[in-house]
Amino acid sequence: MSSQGGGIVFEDFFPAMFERLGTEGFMKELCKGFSLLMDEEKGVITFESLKSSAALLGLQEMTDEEITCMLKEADLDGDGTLNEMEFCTLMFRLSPDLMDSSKELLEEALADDV
Ligand SMILES: [Ca+2]
Repeated sequence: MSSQGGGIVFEDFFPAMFERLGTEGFMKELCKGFSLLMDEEKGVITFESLKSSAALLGLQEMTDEEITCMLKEADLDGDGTLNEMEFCTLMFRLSPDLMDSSKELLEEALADDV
């Protein structure tokens, strides 16, 4: 198993999902995914909330290491948890094709943050 760096299952999972749903549907799924995965008390995704909810998204095969790696990679402000924007940004970063076709949407989303 090559679990050091890379090797995250999302790379295969999300482009397929994106094709099926289209841009708008995909964005909706992302938001839905975020609320499924987040810790309800904290309003952000933590290691624990991700681990306990991953199966809901069909990601039950993720190992602790992959989860940790994903969190670290996605945690842009370094607080150890993922807010909605960090989560969406991660999803787009994991899918370069998707990034291309949805660049405008992403820029719009990021612009809200500034
Ligand atoms: Ca964060």
